[in-house]
Amino acid sequence: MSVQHPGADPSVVAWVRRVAALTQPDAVVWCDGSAEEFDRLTTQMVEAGTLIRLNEDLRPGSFLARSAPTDVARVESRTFIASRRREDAGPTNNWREPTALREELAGVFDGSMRGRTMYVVPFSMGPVGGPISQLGVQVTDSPYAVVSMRVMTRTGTDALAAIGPGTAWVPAVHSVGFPLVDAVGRARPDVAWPCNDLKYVAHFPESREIFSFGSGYGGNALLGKKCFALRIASAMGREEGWLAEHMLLVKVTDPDQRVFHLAAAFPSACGKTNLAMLRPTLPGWQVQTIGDDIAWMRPDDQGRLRAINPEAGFFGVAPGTGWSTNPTAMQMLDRDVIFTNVALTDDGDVWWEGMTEQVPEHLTDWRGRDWTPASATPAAHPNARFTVAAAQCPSIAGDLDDPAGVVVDAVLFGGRRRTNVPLVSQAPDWRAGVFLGASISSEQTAAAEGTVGELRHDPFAMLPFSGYDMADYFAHWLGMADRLSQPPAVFGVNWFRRGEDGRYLWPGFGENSRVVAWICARLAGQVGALPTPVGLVPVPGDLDVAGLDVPAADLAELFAIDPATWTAELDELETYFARFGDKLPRDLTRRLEEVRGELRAARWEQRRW
Ligand code: GTP
Ligand code: SPV
Ligand code: MN
Repeated sequence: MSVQHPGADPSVVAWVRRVAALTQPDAVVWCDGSAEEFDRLTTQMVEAGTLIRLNEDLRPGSFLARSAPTDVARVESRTFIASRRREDAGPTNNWREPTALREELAGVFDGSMRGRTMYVVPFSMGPVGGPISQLGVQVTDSPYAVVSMRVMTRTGTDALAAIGPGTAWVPAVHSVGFPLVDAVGRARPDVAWPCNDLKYVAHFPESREIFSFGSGYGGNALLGKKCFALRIASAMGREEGWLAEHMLLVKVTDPDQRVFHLAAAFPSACGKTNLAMLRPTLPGWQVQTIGDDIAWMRPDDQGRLRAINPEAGFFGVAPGTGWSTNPTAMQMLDRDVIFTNVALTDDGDVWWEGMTEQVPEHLTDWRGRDWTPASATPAAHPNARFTVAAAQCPSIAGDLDDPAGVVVDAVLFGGRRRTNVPLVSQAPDWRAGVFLGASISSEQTAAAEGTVGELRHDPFAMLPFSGYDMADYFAHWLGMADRLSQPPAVFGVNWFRRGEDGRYLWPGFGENSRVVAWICARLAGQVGALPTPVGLVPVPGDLDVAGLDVPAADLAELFAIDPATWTAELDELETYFARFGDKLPRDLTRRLEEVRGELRAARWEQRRW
């Protein structure tokens, strides 16, 4: 089989040849990222039953994919970091010895593409050739992964041409692990969503390589995203003095036309896409979208932190996305979308929980079964997603294509917390900000396997995504202070606090603009703040709640800091931090003691609203 490609760097050709020899596909196709290629592959997938073409009048250029019911989210238990030394992966990652893992992978990939086509997808994370951008090549036997990568990254000819002699690029091997011909030449029929019960999402941070086997879904299969842009890139950033973060990126313009850039880290399915596309309810404010999931940030020569969104599309959570919560996303989804695991309407359109107030009388659910409002299970899988080009977002900022990125004025950390954590607080300094990021915990969502609702630590929203020891990661963040003469301010937010009756105390979504406005007022030096043990909070009156239907008692509850439950929270955090042993930076333990001391002193005042 020929794997030659005119214009491809010999390093790429040699690697493609090696992977093909191992995985034994029938054919090798070099992808150019063109619209014709997209049409050819989607047509082929419609014929194979992998995609359903949606009604052209209702949802032009769009498709529905239904995954296997066993392949619906990231598999954290099968995600591996193979660093030479175990301690470099840290206590929160699944470590594997690199040589042993390589052998194991050679076994599972042996013949894994038999009977299939192997696609070669060159891609750039960030604008091709940009100073913060990086190159990669994914090979995959999944046409779904190919078309998704085309939406999510900058794939094709330009990216391939950027790889010359000596250019660094990240090789990423992906197979769904469902060969159509076995070792003795027996054929087996294909299925709509091929995958394998055995899964590997493997990273070699030192040699900067990725191998993914057995899954065709999201972050397991679109290797530019979590595997490269977070796990491998975070390890690169540590070596090279920059940051790869699970953060949205927005440009905020206030009524006086002052511009602020905010980056925000929330765990998976905790509101990044929604905040990235926020439509302010406060008059005169504008929020423009740069990124909704990943930010790469580097100190510039003036000591400021500059960020790009390395992606080119959005892989967003469908359930909960509706006209009342995220109208911008709804507009963005009106055409040219690949939906996965949402429900199908009888007229060939899509639906999911939360899309419209009115629930359709009849649907075909994400598993292809009849569904009515009386059905016991949701019509869309809770981790159902849309894949769409960023350019389609009505609120997209031109900065997305600026290779130099934007200066980050503030970093926000948040999680899904029904108790304790205030609506908004500001860290008094960088060290307290790093502590705030490190102390994030959040109720588990459907974005990964696990028990939904269970509280788990998710420092910096990076627990599943750091390519190295989380304690070294904390130290790297603390060390950024020395590289930044103008570091961003750091805030904590929590849209998810609930009353005793279980209802959300804060309306969220567009109303989050009120919190964004307070943050910007702080950045502009327009308002003061009240010190509490856990950070600076708004002076009542400075948070604009005009016209908001939230009782004063709820506002008070949103900011209530109960010394007893907070002390318990800190005790628990101390136990968590102890997992990192001697590597945990002293600055974090010192800050923890400070907060504990201030809670004990109880010198601060709980405000009246
Ligand atoms: P990933 O793509 O997994 O990283 O998720 P994400 O962080 O981008 O989360 P997303 O914005 O998609 O939101 C996930 C879920 O949280 C959706 O069901 C949203 O409707 C819901 N959500 C987002 N923002 C808010 C909010 O302000 N309040 C409430 N109550 N729910 C919210
Ligand atoms: C997340 O889980 O944070 C996602 C979806 O953004 S995935 O790409 O599957 O990781
Ligand atoms: Mn995410």
